[in-house]
Amino acid sequence: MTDLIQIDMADDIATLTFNRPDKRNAINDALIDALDAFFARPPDGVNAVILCGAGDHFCAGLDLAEHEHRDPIDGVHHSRNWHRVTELIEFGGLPVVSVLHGAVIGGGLEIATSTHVRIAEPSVRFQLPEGRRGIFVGGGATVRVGRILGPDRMREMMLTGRSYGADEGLALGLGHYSVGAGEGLALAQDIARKIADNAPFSNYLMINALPRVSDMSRGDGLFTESLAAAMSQTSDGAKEGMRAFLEKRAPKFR
Ligand code: 1HE
Repeated sequence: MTDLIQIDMADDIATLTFNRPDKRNAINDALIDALDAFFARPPDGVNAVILCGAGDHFCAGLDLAEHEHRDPIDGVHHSRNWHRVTELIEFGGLPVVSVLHGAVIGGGLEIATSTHVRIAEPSVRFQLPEGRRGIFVGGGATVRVGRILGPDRMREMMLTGRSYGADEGLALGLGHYSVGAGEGLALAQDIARKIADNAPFSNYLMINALPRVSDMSRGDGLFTESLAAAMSQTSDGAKEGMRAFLEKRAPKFR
């Protein structure tokens, strides 16, 4: 699609690799556009996505060279565009597994936390250095990282500019798996395969309903859960899932 993101298809799994290693995969406007283009209209037949970075880093965040000067209103539009694209990654309907190594910094952490399964290698460095650059997060971290860490711990992380490694990230929820060096992609392929083999409607509900329910009141959340349960239980996926269980075989949803 563009040389800033390399796209490799293997069956129904697309692997997207940030391909700007000389700039530590810093995200310029062209790269955010390339993410937008993929997630707005994924190629037909894609059932899961793996996101990773070429070279020694996942992503060093916003391309600071592109943003030396910006009017306030341009800053709002820029941030809102990141929100639109990260919402597409999180809620577009495709499960996304990220392989994290080296810098997962600033906007890199904002993109990582829009993905659904995060695998961290030992070189990983989760950091929000915006305070050191005289700016604030703008790609969704207040909401996504704030909900994972809680605002208190996120504030301390930003004020001090500290970084967390893979095991600390695992304990805090920034990552879901901590693996050995170079082992992330193989695990991501395994996990993406498993998720792609789930019933599509179940995947859609897990990706979309769970975070929305946590934004609701208790009563609204329980009511929404009942609707989602009823819709999933009457879907073709449920018929196949239950039949397969009773026939003692693996379900085939697609
Ligand atoms: C960059 C960027 C970048 C590297 N924008 N050009 N993000 C940051 O504050 C992180 C800034 N980057 C770093 O701290 C370091 O580069 C790393 C720790 C990631 C890697 O260090 P290192 O020694 O391997 O590489 P380097 O020598 O620092 O960088 C290599 C090149 O990449 C160099 O360019 P060159 O032309 O001199 O070779 C760097 O300028 C370039 N580079 N990172 C632009 N981020 C939606 S709002 C989000 C707000 C944020 O993301 S703020 C956090 C920004």
